[in-house]
Parts: sequence; C-alpha cells; structure tokens
Amino acid sequence: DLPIHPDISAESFQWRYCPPSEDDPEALKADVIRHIVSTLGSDYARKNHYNYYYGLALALRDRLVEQWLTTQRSYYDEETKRVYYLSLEYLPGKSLVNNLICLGLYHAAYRAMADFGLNLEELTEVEWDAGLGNGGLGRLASCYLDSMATLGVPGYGYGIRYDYGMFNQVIENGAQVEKADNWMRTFNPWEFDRGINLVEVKFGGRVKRWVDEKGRMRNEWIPENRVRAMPCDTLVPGYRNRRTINMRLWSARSDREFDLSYFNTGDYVGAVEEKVRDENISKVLYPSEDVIQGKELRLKQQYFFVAASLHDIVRRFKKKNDDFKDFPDKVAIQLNDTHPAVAIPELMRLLVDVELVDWDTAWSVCEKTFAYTNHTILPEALETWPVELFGQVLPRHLEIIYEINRRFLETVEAKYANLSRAELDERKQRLSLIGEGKQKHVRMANLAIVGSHSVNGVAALHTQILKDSVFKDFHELYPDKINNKTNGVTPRRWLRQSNPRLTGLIGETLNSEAFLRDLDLIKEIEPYADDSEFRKRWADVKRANKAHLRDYLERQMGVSINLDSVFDVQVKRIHEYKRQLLNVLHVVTLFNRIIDNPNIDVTPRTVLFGGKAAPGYFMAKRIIRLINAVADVVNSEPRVAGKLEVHFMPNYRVSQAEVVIPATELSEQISMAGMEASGTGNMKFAINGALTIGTLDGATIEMAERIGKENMFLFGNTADEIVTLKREGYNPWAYYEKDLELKRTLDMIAGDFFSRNDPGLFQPLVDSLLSGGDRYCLLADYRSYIETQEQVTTLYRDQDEWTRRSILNTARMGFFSSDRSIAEYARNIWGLQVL
Ligand code: IMP
Ligand code: B1N
Repeated sequence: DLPIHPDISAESFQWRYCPPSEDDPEALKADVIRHIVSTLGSDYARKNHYNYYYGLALALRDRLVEQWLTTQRSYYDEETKRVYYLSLEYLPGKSLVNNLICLGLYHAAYRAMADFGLNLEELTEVEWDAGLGNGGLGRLASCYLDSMATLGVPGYGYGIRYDYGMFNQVIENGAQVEKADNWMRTFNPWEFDRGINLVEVKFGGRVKRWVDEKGRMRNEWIPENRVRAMPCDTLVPGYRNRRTINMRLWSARSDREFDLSYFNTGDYVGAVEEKVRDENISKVLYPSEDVIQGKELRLKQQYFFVAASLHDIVRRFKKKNDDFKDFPDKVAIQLNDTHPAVAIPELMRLLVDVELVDWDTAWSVCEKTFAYTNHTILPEALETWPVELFGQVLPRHLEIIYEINRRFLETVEAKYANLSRAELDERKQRLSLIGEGKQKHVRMANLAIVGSHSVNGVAALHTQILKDSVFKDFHELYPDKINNKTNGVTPRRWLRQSNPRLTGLIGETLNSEAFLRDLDLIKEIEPYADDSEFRKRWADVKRANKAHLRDYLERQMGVSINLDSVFDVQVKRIHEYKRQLLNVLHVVTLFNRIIDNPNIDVTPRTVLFGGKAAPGYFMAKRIIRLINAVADVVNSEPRVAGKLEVHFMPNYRVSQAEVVIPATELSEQISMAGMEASGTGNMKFAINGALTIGTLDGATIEMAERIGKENMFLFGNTADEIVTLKREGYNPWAYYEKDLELKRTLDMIAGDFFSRNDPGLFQPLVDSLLSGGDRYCLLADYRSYIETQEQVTTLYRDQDEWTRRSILNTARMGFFSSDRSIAEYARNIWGLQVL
C-alpha cells in the first residue's frame, strides 16, 4: 500500500529547469554510508531501500539540525518575539522529498542514489505518512509551519506525538474498516526524542488554600496524579533559506516507576497498569472531525500538551526576562481552534498561583498573548465540557474559569446597564463561559474569545457568519476582535513537490523559480493562456499526471482508468455537509441517461472519490458503501463502458493527495453554502490547474473573485438563500415530486437497485433526504448541479478552451499561498514585521 512516483527521466524539461544544487553528491554519499553503519548498525553493501532511505534521512537530519541551531541562536541574540502555534493535530505526510527540496539537495541525492544503483523515488516508498491529524485543520497547521520557516517567522509548532495517528482505511465488501496506524513501528529518522528534558503535568486532586507569611491568599493545586511529557522534535526547514524551525510533539511517559509507595503496597502489577494508563494519554488521535465526543481522555490530551507547552514557553521567556508584563511583547500564542483553549486558565494559574502576579495584570497578559482561530460553525463541533468532568480532571482550572466568568459578566452588566433585567439576563446567559441546560458545561469557544485579543475565521464568508450569527453577541461586545485570515496552502508541497512537471513548465517559461517563494508571481503565466504552443505543453503535463494516477491506481486497486475521460474528483473527509451524496446523485443520473439513450454523445467521465469517515459516524459510513455499490453496478455495465466509471480510492491521505490532485481536471467543492468554513483542497486543485465545480461556500467564493466566475462552474443556493429557504420552511418532498429525474434516482437507491443482496441498505440515506428533512439541502441544489455538470461536459469537448481556463485558474491563485496567510497573521495578530 505505498504510492509510487513516476521515474525521473533526465531528459524531462523540469529536470533541466529545476536549479541544480551546489551541494556535492560525494559528501552526501559519505554521510549516508556513515549513518548506515554507525547509526543503523547495518551493512551498506546490502543495497536495500530501507538502509538507504534511513541513511539518507539521517544525513539530511544532520543538515537540518545545523540550520536549526543557527536559526535558534539568532532568536536569542536578537531577542525576537516568538510565535507558538498550539494544535492538537498536524499532517506533515512524508518528509524526504520535501526536505530535499527545501535544502536544495534533490539533485545531489538523486545522483548519489543513482551511484549506489538505487532510484530516489523508490526510496520514498519506505517512508510512512505522518498522519497526526484528521484533515484540513491538521494539514493547515503543517502548511503554516512551512510558511513560518520560509518567511523567517520565529515560530514553533506544539502538539501531541500520537503513537497511533489517523487510522488506515481498508475497504472490505464496500465498507470502511479501520486499521491501526502504527506509524512508529519502525524508527522515525526525522525526530529527536529528548528523553532527559521531561516536563511534569498534573491531573486531578484538589486545591489547597492558605495565607502566606506576607498575608497573601495562596491557591495551591495538590494533584492526584502526575504524568511526564517527553519532547519529540521534528525539524521543519524553510525553502532554500537556511532557516529551520521546530515542531515539538509531546509523548506521555509515566511517572510511576519512581513511585516507591506502589512497591511498598506490593501491588507491582497494579502499578504497571496505572503506568500504562498514564501513557495512554498520547496513544491515539481522536479520528473525528466536526463532532465532539466529550471524552475524559480527550480533555486530558488537551491539557497534557498545553501544560507541557506553556511550561516550555515560560521557561524560554524567563531566560532573558523577569517581568511578566513584558510577556506579550515576547510571546504570541495562536490557538488552533478551541482544542488548546485550556491554555488560557493554565497561563492564569502559572501567573497568579505560581509566579504570584496579581489577577488584573495576569489577565491583561493573557488577553494580549492569546489569539484564537475558529474553524467550524457546525453546532455539534463547538466544544463543551461537563463542569463535573472538568472539575475532576482540572479542579484549579475550573475555579479559575469561574473567576474569569464572574469578572467577565460584571463587565457585561456594566456595558448593558440600559437593558431590561430580563434582556440582560438572557444576554448574560448567552455570553457566559458556563452553559446551563441538562448539565452545566464549560463553553470552550466563549473562553477562547474572552481570553484572546483576536478571534479569526478562515475565509471571508465564514468570518462574516461568525460576526452575524455564531458569535454575534461577542461581536457586539468586542467589535474589533473578530477578523478574517483566509486559509492558504504551501506551494512548496502542493506545486513544487507534488507537480514537478507543472512547476518545471512554469519555471522554464518564467525563467525563474521565484513563484515558489512569492506565489503572486505566478500571474505572469497568464498571457501564455493565449499561446497555443504553451497550451499544448500545459495539456501534455496534465495528461502525464493523469497517466501517473492511472498507474498508481492500477497498482493500488487493480483498476485501469480511461485516460481519455475527464477526471472528476471529490477527495475530503466524508461528511453529510460536504455532500458526497449529491455527487452520487449526479453519477446515477448520468448512468440513467446513458442507459436510456445508448447513442448519447457524452464526454467520458471517471468519477473518483476518496476520504475517511469517522468510525462512529453511521451516515458517513453508509455513504461510502453507496459509492462502492454504485461503482460496482456502473463499472460492470457494458452499456456505459468507456463512458462512465466510478471508483472509491481507499485510504486518502497526504501522500495520495500529492498524486491525485495534479491529475485532476474537475474539482468537486459542493458543500451546502455556509457550512464549509474554508476548504483548502479547493485551493490545491485550482493551483494545479483543475477547474472547480462548486457552491459559493468557504474560500471557494474568494477563489471565484480572483479566477473569475466565467472560469469556474458555480451552482446552487448561496448561503443567504439557504437561510431564506429554511426560514420559509424547506420541503425536500416538493423537489422530489416535481423533478422526475431526481425522483427516479432516489427511488433506485431506495429500491435496492444498488443493494440487491442487502435490501434496505440505503434506505437511511434516502430517508435523511426526504422524511429526515434534508438538513444540507441536496435536493434544493440537485437540478442546478446537474445542469452545471452538463456545462462541464460541453466545455470539455473544446479541449483548447478547457486548457485556457485551466491556465487562468493556476495563474490567478497567487493569493492562496499560506505565505500570504502567515504574513497576515504575523502583521495583524502577532505584531511581527515580515518582508
Ligand atoms: P518525469 O516522470 O520525468 O516527468 O518526473 C516526475 C517525477 O519527478 C515526480 O515523481 C517527482 O516526484 C519527481 N521530482 C521531484 N523533484 C524533482 C526535480 O527536482 N526534478 C525532477 N523531478 C523531480
Ligand atoms: O478546518 C479547515 C477548513 O478548511 C475546513 O473548512 C474545516 O472544516 C476544518 C474538530 C475539526 N473545522 N473543524 C475541524 C478538526 C478536528 C476536530 O477534532 C474539528 N476541522 C475543520 C482548516 O481551516
């Protein structure tokens, strides 16, 4: 189950273009041999891929650590302000090729390996994806670290080193089966484990209160349990700029081997059991996006990494400072969603209880230090914790949250003194950090907003929705706090690494690789859209990438897809709001049309799906089964052969995306308007020259503003129209009754056309659209989607025009570089100057 990259032919144009490295392959070869012998204890004469992958990776790590040391020293020398990105998830994928590219060593390594009789591209198959995240949010964190390193922002990523990352998805009888992702099974050559710098993290217990000799009221947390956090550092290089930053992930280590009391009671095995329980904290990533489960272990994960990280941050601050009033001038902390929001009461605890700073000063330090990024408006994804559970795990933090809330609600009272008592009480209830209801709960978003000076959404529409509805009351209270930072993606991985052919063509045409550092420069290819020679080369690149994907899928799944069809792709987490089901309705509609009219002049299509469903998400898992069932019927029907095929690509992940995206011609971004906070896959596709069929949602709207609506296929209700539709009483049955093609499609799915051996299998899906009320308005957008797909079919017949638009898409995507996003964060939130 390993992706295969195509061979590199020295003749190919990108090979000639890509700047050859100054580094000499001989030095690299010597280092590789040395590591194979001295670090791995293995024999370099055995030319296996494992030895040489690890040898090469370690030789690169040597170079990274040199860069990292000089980068870190410069921060101390210049006493710069540091930026800490706190995220429960990161999705780096594979590191070998990325690090070679950033260090300018790709060619040297390629030649070095060739001298050993090995192919560099085959070595990359040894590496496993680091999949320590669910999807967009985690990958965004990794793109942002890449951009911080490239722009020279003094950043650190902090998170958890899960033993098991995102599960591997296997399809058995059409259904998703989850397999543990044992990515640490073999040794991780990119990481430095720092087993001597352990940090203690406390849990449970009680709060002891006393008055000290100076008459001060003291609060001391007496924990019930202590766990140690071990730092594991992965170095993140900038693009050919000799700068390297660090992603520090914490691994839980038990404290108990040192706890003699257990031996005294004679319960040795019991002690080991508890030790294992402590180490479970960093055992596994929670594999669900957008649904919060409220499990104690998850809260412990959050506090574990936040406490260890803040300990590190404060330690580093204290090396050169003694007045905590200066903290916000030296430290900015960005909270990646509310998952690390417990950092706010933790910093208060450190300042007030431990450093004895007065409350008001401490609070002002917190507000100036923290900033919070919101990534979703889905109500079921807004984090809350039952007060009782919270108090058991973090008794002192719960007290601090109550005190923050008490003072906060006082300011609300003062501000709205003119309101009636009833109105004021309602407003206070909505703003409170503590929600009432069946059981009292801590509202993490409210905590994050109150404790931060900046709250940002991830696309313009999303931010507007935060201001107008989700956080309306807060926006009234703090009109300057909510701001937008539209997401971006790194062109190093999502252009240079994943699409060397296109990078080569652009680089050769512009005679520069500067667009990889400043993606705005890519607009300079726009005039070539009218150059027929250039268009031909552009189309050749796409075709080569399509062939690469075909070969990949042949190896992975044993299917051979039609190169002469339009590659129509929807890859992302499976979620009802993303509407993979709408895509399926289109596929079935096309199928019916071809069967009804064998002479129909269709453009051949290959519809590809990929994505994981949260293991407990019934509907999402059933959608995967439907896709596979429809694929079985469609792909074995001779009457549609050569015209339509459908495949579900198992185990979608970063390294697979790198193969799929450059080969895609039609990118499906069809969420219900208002639901997708931003999307980042949408950007990766357009940068790689896919045309988008999409709704006016998330960052797709901003893409349309730049690319031009005429160069995309936009359809469906807008976010405002959806609101109106629902307000006026949305009735899916009305669409079902009046649209015969839609009715027929739904009746086939409900009528077991795709589930002959499993009657009723897909009834729940159809029910969700009809009797269930169709929460995501698929039926309302169906007709407009089908008609827009017809426009796709028509345009595809004019390959020259299609290619012209493809070039315009790429040329106009400069804004969506994560370098632009990070420059905006740095200037407007972190108070840093970037060039
Ligand atoms: P082609 O088959 O000759 O067109 O080369 C495509 C392959 O080039 C892809 O698998 C890339 O992973 C790989 N590649 C990556 N970096 C470079 C580079 O710097 N020059 C050339 N090819 C590269
Ligand atoms: O974050 C991405 C956005 O581009 C997507 O639109 C958005 O859906 C995604 C709980 C999440 N929102 N919320 C999550 C992830 C893990 C988890 O445990 C929520 N992911 C997103 C980047 O901004």
